[in-house]
Amino acid sequence: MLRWWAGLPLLLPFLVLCGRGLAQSSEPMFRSVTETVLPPDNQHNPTQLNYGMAVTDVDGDGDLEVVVAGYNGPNLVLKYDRGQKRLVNIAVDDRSSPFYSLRDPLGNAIGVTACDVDGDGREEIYFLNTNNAYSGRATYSDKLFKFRNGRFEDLLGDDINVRRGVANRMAGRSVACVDRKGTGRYAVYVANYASGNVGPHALIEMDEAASDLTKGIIALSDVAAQAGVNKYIGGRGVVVGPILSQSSSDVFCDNENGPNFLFRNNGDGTFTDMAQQAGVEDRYQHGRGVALADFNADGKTDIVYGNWNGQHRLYLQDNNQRFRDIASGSFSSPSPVRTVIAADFDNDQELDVFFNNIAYRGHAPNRLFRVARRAGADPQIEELNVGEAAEPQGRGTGATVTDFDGDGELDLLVAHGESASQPISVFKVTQVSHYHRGKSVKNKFLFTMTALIKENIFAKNKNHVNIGQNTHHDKRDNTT
Ligand SMILES: [Ca+2]
Ligand SMILES: [Ca+2]
Ligand SMILES: [Ca+2]
Ligand SMILES: [Ca+2]
Repeated sequence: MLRWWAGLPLLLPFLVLCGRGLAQSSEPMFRSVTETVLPPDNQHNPTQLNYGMAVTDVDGDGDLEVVVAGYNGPNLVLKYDRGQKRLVNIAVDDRSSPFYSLRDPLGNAIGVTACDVDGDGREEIYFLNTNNAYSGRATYSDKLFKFRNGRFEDLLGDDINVRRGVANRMAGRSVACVDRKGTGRYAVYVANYASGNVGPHALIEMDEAASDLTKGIIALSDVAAQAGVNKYIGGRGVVVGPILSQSSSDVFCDNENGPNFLFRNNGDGTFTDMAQQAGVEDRYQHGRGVALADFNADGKTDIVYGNWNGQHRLYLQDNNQRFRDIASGSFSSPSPVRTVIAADFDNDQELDVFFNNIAYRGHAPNRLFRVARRAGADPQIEELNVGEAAEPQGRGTGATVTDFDGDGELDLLVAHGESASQPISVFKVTQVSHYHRGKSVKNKFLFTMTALIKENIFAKNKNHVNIGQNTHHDKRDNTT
């Protein structure tokens, strides 16, 4: 994924676009299509507490669905129905449905991610379940669903994995997939919220030596200790990509009540925390949503994240693997932030950053910024008119970006919950640029993403689009 972001600017020579300015930024970016595409109803868009979102091909037809972590109701699998021109929940309340088990209404899910854990080419789906536990031990374990025997089944519930005691039973906040050894078999990184020395970060993956795929035996292990990531912290956001490494997957965690982690992959599947040397510990702030992108097109991965009612950060990486925060003004100004997404929503070849806020006490409109590259200077950050995605009363808890209807334009989905039940919102971009330097261009973001999906490279670091899992459950925030 970061190869993809890093490579993208090479296609796009530096260009100062004249005439861009405040006039353009006054055009609203998003318009709501919820009422036509996903109207609130009990089956498809229940008014319930939701959290994170992940994008994956759940039914194996080649099109991507959106999986939603339901907290006080079922998890949802939203699939675009081309005939009806709307999203439908295919995880229906019918035991004969192959997607029935994914609903898991007792799970109190707050995070979800998807990746190929067993290397068979199809992605598994991991739900982080946390119950009412704020930290430490939870009463209901996480689940890892694999499609087999014509339906999704929980691998963590297999006898062998129950015996191995591998299921995470801790109160976590976020999950992301990491191919730590570059084998195409992914581990699931679980950013748990520790209570003292209970609940370290976990890393769940297939134990190849103990598995026998020919017999359908998939043994799982928590390898966090051997990988060197089993730290105790108030885990919040997590994102995966080649941050310091050239191609292997590193892991960045923005934490609460302690320093962030920047785990550099040592190339053998173990990690070393470089946060202090890199200058990204930010230990007095409390991280939430996080995303990776190369904002200044220098080929080095940069990090953007929101801090809970604290300064938001945009850390540019220099040539010595150190980072410098260039966030200022309204971009950095504190908000009750949850999800952060970096994407070129309007296809103008510049990255946008979306901050999803939770209006847990008073208005907290979502915000959108363009981060425009400049030759020989730091990127220029400009606030855009977010349009109907502002949702000033929205209790935002998760979000994701995907082209759900396949029209070549990115779409935004926002989940809400925690302190108030609200349905999911769906947004389309109002002003998608199809012309760049006088040439008609399709969305290169999508071209590249599609190509990478085909090459199964995208999945390697797909956390970028799974950023909706940057969710949390924070008793201090509960206003109900
Ligand atoms: Ca599909
Ligand atoms: Ca698989
Ligand atoms: Ca960069
Ligand atoms: Ca679209």
